[in-house]
Amino acid sequence: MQEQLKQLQTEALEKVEQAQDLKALNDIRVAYLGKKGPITEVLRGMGKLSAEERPVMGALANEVREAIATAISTKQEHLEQVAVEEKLSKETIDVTLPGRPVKVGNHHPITAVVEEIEDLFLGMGYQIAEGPEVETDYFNFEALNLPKGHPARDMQDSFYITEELLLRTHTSPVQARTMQEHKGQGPVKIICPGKVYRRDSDDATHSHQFTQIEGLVVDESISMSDLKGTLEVFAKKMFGEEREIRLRPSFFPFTEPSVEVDVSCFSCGGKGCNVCKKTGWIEILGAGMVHPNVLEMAGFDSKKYSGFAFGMGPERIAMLKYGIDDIRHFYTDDVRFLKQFKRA
Ligand code: FA5
Repeated sequence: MQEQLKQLQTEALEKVEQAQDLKALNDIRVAYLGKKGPITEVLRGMGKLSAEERPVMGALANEVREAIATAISTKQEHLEQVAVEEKLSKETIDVTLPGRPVKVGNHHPITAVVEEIEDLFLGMGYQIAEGPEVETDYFNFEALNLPKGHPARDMQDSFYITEELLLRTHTSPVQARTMQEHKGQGPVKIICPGKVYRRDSDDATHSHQFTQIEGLVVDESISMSDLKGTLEVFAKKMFGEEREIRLRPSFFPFTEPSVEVDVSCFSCGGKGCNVCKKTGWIEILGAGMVHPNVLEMAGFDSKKYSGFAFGMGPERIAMLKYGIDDIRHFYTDDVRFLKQFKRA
């Protein structure tokens, strides 16, 4: 029996030595150490041995089992290591290959123009103010000198939600709200960017939802020349240093006097072309001196304080600046259009 066990050990160790892969090794483990293997078989025959022989044979059988198990696990480690090395050598990474380009998006042209205008006015000491898009009739109209039934309300066709609530038709209610927050104390120097809504039929230059930027300055002795100087700086920064502006009389119920502001045509330099419809000038915004009624309703003493306000549409400014012929391009999300406005 002793001989038989030694023979089994030699045979098993030889097979382990020759095993080429993990499967072959596992087959050897099952064959020699499994329940139906020869060592178990030998141990089963121990009952026939004498009481002195039994512990000696038991110890030897354990030694043989241990030797085979150790050889198998050493070989297994070796085969696993070889497998990893082989895999690594096949899967080499070429670190010199150029990387795949990462696609970087860009700002929507309206966002870019709004941010450009914001930066410009922040640089002149203005603060940014915001207000709700669902506005009360009071702030959208009444506080701006447009009482119920005033014919000038028709200038801005509105989406009413209830009798007292509507989608704001312009950013001017933010003026009224901000002035009220100041409780009659100047100075106020703000710009208010935001979305506005009107029941206008969509066409190349009109949208039912668009963006506006409002400007408001209220302080002691603010005059029309402050307004003109401010808008001149704006026009030059936005459209080029050689630009000039001109003011034409106009009407807004919340400003008196009111003006439309034109900038000299940046396409023909003022000679007259298709962009400026042969006039040499392009209209960019509405403005004026804050009406005393509006100051008073917001709690400001109109004898002590005066102010100017202006309101512009960034869509129209972007159309002029980039030669875009249809406002609807801004809202149709066509990447071929949007891709043209790369980050600076
Ligand atoms: C106003 O909305 C005044 N609140 C502006 C103002 C503020 C005047 C402060 C005086 C003092 P107006 O309706 O003209 O004004 O609109 C201002 C700008 O919004 C226009 O110059 C134009 O650029 C833009 N705009 C008006 N309607 C549309 C529309 N349907 N689609 C796109 N842009 C529009």
